[in-house]
Amino acid sequence: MRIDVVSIFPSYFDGLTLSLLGKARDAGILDLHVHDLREWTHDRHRTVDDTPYGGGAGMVMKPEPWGEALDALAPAEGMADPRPTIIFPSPAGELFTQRTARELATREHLVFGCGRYEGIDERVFDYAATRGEVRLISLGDYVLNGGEVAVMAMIEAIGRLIPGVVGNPESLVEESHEDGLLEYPSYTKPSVWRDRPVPEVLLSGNHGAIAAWRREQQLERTRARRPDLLAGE
Ligand code: 6GU
Repeated sequence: MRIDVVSIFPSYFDGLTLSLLGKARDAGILDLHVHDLREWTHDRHRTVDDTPYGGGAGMVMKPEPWGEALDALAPAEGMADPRPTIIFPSPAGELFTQRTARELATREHLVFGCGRYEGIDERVFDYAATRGEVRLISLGDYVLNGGEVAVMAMIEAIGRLIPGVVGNPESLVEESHEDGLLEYPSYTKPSVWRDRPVPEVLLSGNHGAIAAWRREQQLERTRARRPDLLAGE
């Protein structure tokens, strides 16, 4: 998979060289490129923002640098195959879930455009739609200062689902959200720690009883912490 990220703070993404995703890059499974939006400015101050038409607080990202970035990274039809999926992180977008991560992990080329300030000139989204499938995606119902941290989270969630990135694919199956429930609790040695014993069933060697207990724990936790998941929302 190829991933291009456009940001005015490219160094945010230095962290993606670490750990699993860094190894995936080194192994050639993940071809990740981070670009400074200011590469596509031409004035002395490398300006990326301007005041909003119609007035209001804050600044808006100018369309021209974004247009050039899209021309470079998502060329017009016939010039590049396949068409990329172009993702703009936005608190006004659709919710990012494990389902979204699974879907995006099947794509060959993702382009992430990180906005700052009050947002990007709306015409950029319309133009981007001529170059690929555009998705506005939110991490949740709270506001971050810019899309960078959200995109880091998305790339980590997507990247670990690409075959070969996580060494043991079985570890992907028994996780929170993979089956619509929260994960069951885990324990390791010692069997008693600071007066706290490990639940007896886990020491029983009875695999059927262990599986049943874990399922019950999943349901109980999901009921307590995330009843919305059980309501099928
Ligand atoms: Cl994707 N961007 C920003 N700026 N804030 C957010 C978000 C994204 N998701 C939740 N809050």
